[in-house]
Amino acid sequence: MTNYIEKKPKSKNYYQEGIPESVDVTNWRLRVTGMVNNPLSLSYDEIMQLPQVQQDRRMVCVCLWSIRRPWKGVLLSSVLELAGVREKGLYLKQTSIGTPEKGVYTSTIPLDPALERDALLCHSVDGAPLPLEQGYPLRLIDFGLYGYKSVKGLRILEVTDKFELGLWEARSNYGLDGTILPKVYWVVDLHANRFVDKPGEVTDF
Ligand SMILES: Nc1nc2c(c(=O)[nH]1)N[C@H]1C(S)=C(S)[C@@H](COP(=O)(O)O)O[C@H]1N2
Ligand SMILES: [Mo]
Repeated sequence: MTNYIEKKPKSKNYYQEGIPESVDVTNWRLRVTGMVNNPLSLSYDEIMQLPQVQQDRRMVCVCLWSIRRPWKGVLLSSVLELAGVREKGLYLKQTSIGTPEKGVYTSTIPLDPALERDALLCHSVDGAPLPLEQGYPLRLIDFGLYGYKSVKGLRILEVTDKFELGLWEARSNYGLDGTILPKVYWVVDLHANRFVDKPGEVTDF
């Protein structure tokens, strides 16, 4: 269990397009489209049958808090190997399930660095399926990037050669590439402030 989890900033405040009312995983599919050799439409069960990994890794929000949690899921590389990415130097556009009222949330990240950093398609955290507001049934996390680059309630992964502005890049001055920057962060699981002294995934604590 994540330490001080009760002090974590509320996930519903980080679901700009609104939390889907419910998700029926018997109908839900993860679509993998774009510049791939074999477009995929994976069911929840098919994802659960891929090699599973559990990793304790730190997520960092651009609004200066962070949390290390035990995430479980499949490596992004496992899914993209099935799909067959056509070339190097491409991007990955993530699109959420969304809500009828507010639409979808999207974010585009550079693909090769995400694969090198073992980006994870997470279905569980703290030993249980993700709660709806934390991204059930699946979310992608590239732990080298800020949380706004990690789409909860994932529905489509599109391999593309075009970088597209996501909601936050378009609306505010958040960096376009989303790399975690050296700064002081409130560390939820340590219940303390800590200085991060280099860019990228936070592995020192
Ligand atoms: N679909 C969707 N995913 C999203 C967001 C969002 O608004 N919609 N917010 C992002 C931001 S800014 C953060 S910090 C994390 C928060 O994840 P949490 O619910 O685990 O705290 O979700 C990210 N993923
Ligand atoms: Mo965030």
